[in-house]
Amino acid sequence: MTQEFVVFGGQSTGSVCVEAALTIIGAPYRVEAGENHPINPMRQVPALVLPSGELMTESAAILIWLADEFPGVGLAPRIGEPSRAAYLRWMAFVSAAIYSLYWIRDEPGPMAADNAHEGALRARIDHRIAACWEIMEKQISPGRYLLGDSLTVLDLYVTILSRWEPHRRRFYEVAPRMGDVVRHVDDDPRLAALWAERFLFSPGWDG
Ligand SMILES: N[C@@H](CCC(=O)N[C@@H](CS)C(=O)NCC(=O)O)C(=O)O
Repeated sequence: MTQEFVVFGGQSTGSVCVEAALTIIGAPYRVEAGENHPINPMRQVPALVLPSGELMTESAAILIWLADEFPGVGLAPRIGEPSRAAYLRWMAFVSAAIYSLYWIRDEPGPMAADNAHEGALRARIDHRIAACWEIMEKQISPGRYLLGDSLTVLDLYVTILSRWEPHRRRFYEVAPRMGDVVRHVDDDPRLAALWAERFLFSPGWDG
């Protein structure tokens, strides 16, 4: 039995959501290069090996599990709290409606009719992602954070996914109130070292 969590991940990937949650929780973890690693039969990151040795995959499930496992840190509304339903709704939405499109966007080849179709497919996916962010923006009432005044794993999830294509400029256009929240999470001093090491910000990264 290992005493630490092992995150199978990669720079600027969805594993950084898990790394951010573990950083705020203060749980010991190490990162292994995970892309194409057979530990996840889907060959995707993130994958998380728990201290018990059990494997977890699926970013939303991992984040929900971590928040529930360390309730004192307050990274999720607890069962019975008024915002619990919205929290679960949007965690599932971000995973199912948005994150699930990136394996195609990143490597459109298998789903595109031919090489010439790849650019159009990417553009359609970007349109769909922006539309999903807009739907979420219209349905939530953020405070300092997406669900009110406490940081939750939903904020970490949206902050990182909104850095990906179609990038932040588009995100800010379709989701201005969520834009204020993610900028606030970008600036969280507890995460500054993680962002510097694990998320590649090049000039103009936000679009
Ligand atoms: N449903 C998965 C999606 C994970 C995913 O798409 N990860 C990307 C990296 S951000 C990946 O590993 N892509 C490689 C591939 O799908 O082959 C989750 O939520 O964890």
